[in-house]
Amino acid sequence: MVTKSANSLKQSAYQLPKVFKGSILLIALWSLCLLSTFAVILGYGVRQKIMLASRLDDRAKLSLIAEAGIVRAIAEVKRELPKSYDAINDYWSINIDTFKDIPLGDGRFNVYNEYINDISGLMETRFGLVDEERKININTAESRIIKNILRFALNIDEMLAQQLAASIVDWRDSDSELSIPSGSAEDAFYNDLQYPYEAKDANFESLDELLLVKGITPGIFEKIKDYITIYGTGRVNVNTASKFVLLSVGFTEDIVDKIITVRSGDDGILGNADDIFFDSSSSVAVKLNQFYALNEATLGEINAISDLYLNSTSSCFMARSTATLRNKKSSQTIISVFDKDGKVLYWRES
Ligand SMILES: [Ca+2]
Ligand SMILES: [Ca+2]
Repeated sequence: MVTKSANSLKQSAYQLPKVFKGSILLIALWSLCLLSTFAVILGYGVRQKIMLASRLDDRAKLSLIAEAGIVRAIAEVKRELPKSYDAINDYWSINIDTFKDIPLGDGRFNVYNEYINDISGLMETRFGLVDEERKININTAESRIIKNILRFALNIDEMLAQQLAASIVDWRDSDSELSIPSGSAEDAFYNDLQYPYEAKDANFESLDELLLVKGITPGIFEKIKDYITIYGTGRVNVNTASKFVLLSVGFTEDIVDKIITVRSGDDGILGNADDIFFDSSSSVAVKLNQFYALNEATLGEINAISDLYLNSTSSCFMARSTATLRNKKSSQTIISVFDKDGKVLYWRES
């Protein structure tokens, strides 16, 4: 009797109502579901963090490798011994061994620039630096010369080029008077914009500042940026200047072609050992005369332009260093401008 009542108690303890049993099962399933979701979310979060850490690590490596390219570029400029000319066949200008595909740690850097070969007329890549004196200095050049470079670089008519040049000059000059009656811009124009500002009335401190000037769209900026600068002495280096720049300072097309032909030496190729250089602004007429026996009037014109606008050396250089990592798609580029002593004047990472 005692045994029977104990069994029945045991039985009643295990035989819970069906509804109650179902609830426990549901709770268990929900818990499992919640835990699984939590695990998935946690796993995703951790994976994201690991990827971010890896990307940051890659970014840091790329930055250091690209920076090494700039350091190398500065060293290359500083190792040039003082001389009376800087030319396209200098080590800083064309130097595949130093600037092309240089391995470093997990990656490599390239220091290069793209330019139009003035002899072939084709766009080419050169592993080396660009000197700023091969361009027109928009802080010092007169409006006429800025108009010329815009006209050549943008292939636009005289009137539009003049308006853009006048706006550039008005942006930098200290007064608030329009330099030409229409098409130029001072405070009144910029104050009327949706987000108003004033004309700077001082020198450009960065080339990108041009995008604030009336008429200079990003598309125009992209086309002119390799022909203009805000660095350097303001004089154009006759040994490195492009055809458009030499035309802009006032030489005729015939004289510009002669300068470029003489520069390229016997083989007609710019940037190798047989290149001929001008070692002063006054030597331009003298050397051209040796090759072409020019008349007095032409020699006089060459001397007049050379005296005002030319030089045979460069004081500032631009390097673009791009870093890549082994087996990775990401890259990083640093653009820097520095002087002959290695003092950095501009730095941009992208
Ligand atoms: Ca002004
Ligand atoms: Ca040559």
